[in-house]
Amino acid sequence: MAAERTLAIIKPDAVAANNIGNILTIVENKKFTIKKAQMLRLSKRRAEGFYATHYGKSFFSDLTDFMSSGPILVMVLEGENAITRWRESMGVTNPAEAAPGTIRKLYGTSVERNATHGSDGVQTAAFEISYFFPGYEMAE
Ligand code: 3AN
Repeated sequence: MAAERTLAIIKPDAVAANNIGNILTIVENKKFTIKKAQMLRLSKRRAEGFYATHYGKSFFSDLTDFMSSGPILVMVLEGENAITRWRESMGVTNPAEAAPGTIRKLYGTSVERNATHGSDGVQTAAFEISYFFPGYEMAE
């Protein structure tokens, strides 16, 4: 199977809690290749654009406030079946329901403050990668 790429974010809660290193250890142990990485802080407007599919939902305003509240680490991860494997590595949205050993179980504290983001499909990955790394291709 060809290598696939996905967009991963270490969210403000995990950055503030000094969990970047712990999460990158999981990234490396699970054999993802970090193709791109950038520390940045989202503006509220840029966070709204990133989460545009959630516009109108009850948590949209809180979510975009939180995502623009501090620095984040944005990465393109590559590997076999990277989209699904990264989502499995993160665990489900609510850390309380996430499986033992997953990133959200280990480092998330609430549905909103859940440590990491991962694209949920090929189309989403293409949009999200281009949102942060314009011109970067989905594959080589
Ligand atoms: P996931 O990140 O697991 O794909 P989505 O796409 O359903 O989850 O939601 C995007 C983000 O919105 C989540 N990572 C979480 O931070 C936030 N979120 C989702 N549902 C809720 C909710 N009910 N209350 C607060 N925040 C939420």
